[in-house]
Amino acid sequence: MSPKLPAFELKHPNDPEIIGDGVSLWPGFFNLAAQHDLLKTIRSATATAPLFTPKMPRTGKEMSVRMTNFGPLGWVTDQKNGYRYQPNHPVTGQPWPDLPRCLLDLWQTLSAYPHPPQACLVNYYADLARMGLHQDRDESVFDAPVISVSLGNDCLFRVGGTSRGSKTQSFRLRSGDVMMLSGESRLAFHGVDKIYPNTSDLLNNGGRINLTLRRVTAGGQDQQNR
Ligand code: MD3
Ligand code: FE
Repeated sequence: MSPKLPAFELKHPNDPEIIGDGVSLWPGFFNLAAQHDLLKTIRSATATAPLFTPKMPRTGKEMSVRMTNFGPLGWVTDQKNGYRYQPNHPVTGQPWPDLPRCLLDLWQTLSAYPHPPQACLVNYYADLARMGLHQDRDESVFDAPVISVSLGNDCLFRVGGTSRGSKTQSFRLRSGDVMMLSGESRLAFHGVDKIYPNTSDLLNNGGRINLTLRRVTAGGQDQQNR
């Protein structure tokens, strides 16, 4: 076995691009080798926690994004019970796979939050998938940031303010980019307007993967959700 290399190279930890109030972007945070390592980890976890198709509350309409989760809690949605976090996969009933160590390290490096993330939502976008403008507010605490990692094809990401009508700005997220939403921006409306096909070779069948690391409950309450 070769010695384990660090999963990412932190080039400018203190020098992200500041997109807006509380929105920080580290372009190319994960180099290509680290992206492949992360992908391998994701693939092995999805072997036991397969992607599922989330359905909207009430209407039951299928989302175009497919999902799975890692960590003690995962975000799910279906027609009957709506948006929520739960400790088990909605199809297999099994606990979610462990949060990969390199993502725990990422959180510790960037978040300045005294407790580890509880959920890593894995979104898979086929090239035609998108995600409408929404807020992430199914968590019971909002004092922790959300950290996102993009893999695969580029997307056009949009972020606005805390009301639906506020002005939005759009920018590309590329494979290996890390974004962090903290403070005010934690409750900002955001969405993915489109995927740009053939902009990355990372994924064999195209599309894009986004990982989001989240804190769901207040610190020190990790045990109650196991
Ligand atoms: C801005 N995912 O899973 S990640 C989601 O690219 C989600 O898959 C998008 O929105 C994706 O809920 C965006 C970046 C992100 C995550 C949480 C945010 C941006 C955010 C919370 C507040 C503001
Ligand atoms: Fe979101």
